[in-house]
Amino acid sequence: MVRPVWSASTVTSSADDPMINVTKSYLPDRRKFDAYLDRIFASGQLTNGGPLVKELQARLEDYLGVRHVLLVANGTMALTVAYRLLGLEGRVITTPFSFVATASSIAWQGLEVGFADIDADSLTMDPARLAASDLNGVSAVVPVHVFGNPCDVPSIERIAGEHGLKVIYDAAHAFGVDYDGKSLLTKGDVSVLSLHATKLFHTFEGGALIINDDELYAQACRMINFGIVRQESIACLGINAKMNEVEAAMGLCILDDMDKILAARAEICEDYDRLIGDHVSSPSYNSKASRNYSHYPVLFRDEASLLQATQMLNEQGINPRRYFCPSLDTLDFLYRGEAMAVSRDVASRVLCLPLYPGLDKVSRRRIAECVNAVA
Ligand code: T4K
Repeated sequence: MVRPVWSASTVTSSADDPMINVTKSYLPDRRKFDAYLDRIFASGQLTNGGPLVKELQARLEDYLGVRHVLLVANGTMALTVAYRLLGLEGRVITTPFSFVATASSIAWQGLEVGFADIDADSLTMDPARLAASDLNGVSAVVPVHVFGNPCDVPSIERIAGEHGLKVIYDAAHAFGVDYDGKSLLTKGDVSVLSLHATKLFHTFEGGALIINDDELYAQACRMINFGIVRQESIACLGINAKMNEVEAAMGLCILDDMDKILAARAEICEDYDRLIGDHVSSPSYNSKASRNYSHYPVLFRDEASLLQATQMLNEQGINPRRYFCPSLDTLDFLYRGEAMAVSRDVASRVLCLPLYPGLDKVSRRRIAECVNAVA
């Protein structure tokens, strides 16, 4: 039976119908979560910078080793707020190989989307292509640490410095990644996390801005709360981008389990590395960085092989995902410029295999067998 790639029903599974999707939201100990709900019910404070949001922010600053974490409603909102905060105008260059929100958030702000193609090995923005782009009228660059793999930060920062560009890293996949012995999230003017239910650390829906500069952070705090400083004092144009207390409670529970989550993900990836043949390839991961095992992408020789493997997987109730297809430069409501050849090629051949704590060894073997069947 060929199952749909996605429908609401693919989230759930039962003993009779064990569906294996690309990921499965991590759920912490229910009693621990209930204890936080009890606190929320007792205090009556549900949102607007409540104690659990503040507690999670402080704990994340400590855990991630960064100066300021500002929690918001989702990763897309975090990107949008970052663009406003940094006063972007004109054109903003990003990567065509990402989730649509990276580029659509730029267009949503009334900015023009530009692309610099990716490096075929790392799958992150190729600094040489960025340097070769027309940078007239460009105010910022938004590279993505795709699949938790840091992009070439030193080269990007050098080019940005030479041309006076702001740098916003879309670090949606890079929770907990260290680079050169420090948090990767300290890089750029702002780095942005997604804390969506599908992420290795999540808060149901959620996102965060990671900001080094104190003044910029103070401005961002106002901006996500309608520009309000305190009662009867509204300082600037703002929006409602706040995270609520229930979301923060989920984050506080999951943060306690991070060692366990990361170890489980690493073990599954190592198993895949052993089981899957070298007829498919993986991105080359930055040697200066730690791995967070956010995804397990494999690159087939061509799209036909990918489709064949996908069909075999689907027939067994296994739903990998084509993250990220299509290449964003093909979306004509976002962009009508030069074709991004490397990204288009990669997007046609890349498949993310199921990866989540609890994915058992038998399933991993079945998945590897389908991938290997197209060797
Ligand atoms: N930048 C980048 C680079 C990103 O990857 C993303 C988001 C963003 C920015 C924007 O951040 P957010 O605004 O989303 O915070 C998912 C996520 O919705 C999205 O957050 C994520 N990237 C993107 C890569 O993937 P879908 O449409 O693929 O998700 P969906 O609903 O098909 O779920 C995939 C699988 O996850 C399901 O088959 C089952 C499992 N699942 C899903 C949900 C929603 C669960 O187990 N529980 C759940 O509640 O977009």
